[in-house]
Amino acid sequence: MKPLVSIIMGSTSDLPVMEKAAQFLDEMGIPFEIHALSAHRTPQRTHDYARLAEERGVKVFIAGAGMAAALPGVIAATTTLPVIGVPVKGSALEGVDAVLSMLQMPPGIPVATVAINGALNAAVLATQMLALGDPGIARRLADYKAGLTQKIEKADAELAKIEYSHKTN
Ligand code: RP5
Repeated sequence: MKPLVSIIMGSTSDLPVMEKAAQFLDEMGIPFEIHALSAHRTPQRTHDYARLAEERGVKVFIAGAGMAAALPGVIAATTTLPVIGVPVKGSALEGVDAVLSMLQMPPGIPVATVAINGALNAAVLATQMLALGDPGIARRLADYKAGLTQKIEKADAELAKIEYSHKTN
């Protein structure tokens, strides 16, 4: 089975955040690979990995890192595949350092940056990209989104049952 998504992280200390992306891709039946690579601590390996991933069938990268988070930017500089960045909260700056590192990319080298610790949304966005060319993935994604709608409708129905003396409906 060829991987469609590559999930990478700067350290396995990022795994508690990044595993939410892996779990969502599992749920959607999307094959992925997952590795720890560091832009600063394994620069050559990171560069080589990004160049070879496309040959293995990868279509989208999800790259998570904390602190001076260069990993998604380095991947984006090395490949023309889309890169989604997940800023990981962990330093004294609470992840703001990682957000700014990912957002402030130079013209021509974008990183689609999600919220701090937003690995789930990174996987949803990657799935939306893949759904453009795969009706099976598009169907599973539509089911997932319908589930979100039902969840809120059910929550609203439960809320309606709560009595307050000044509630008007
Ligand atoms: C970053 O430094 C990693 O992505 C991680 O968020 C942070 C700390 O790494 P470790 O010291 O836990 O390996 O490069």
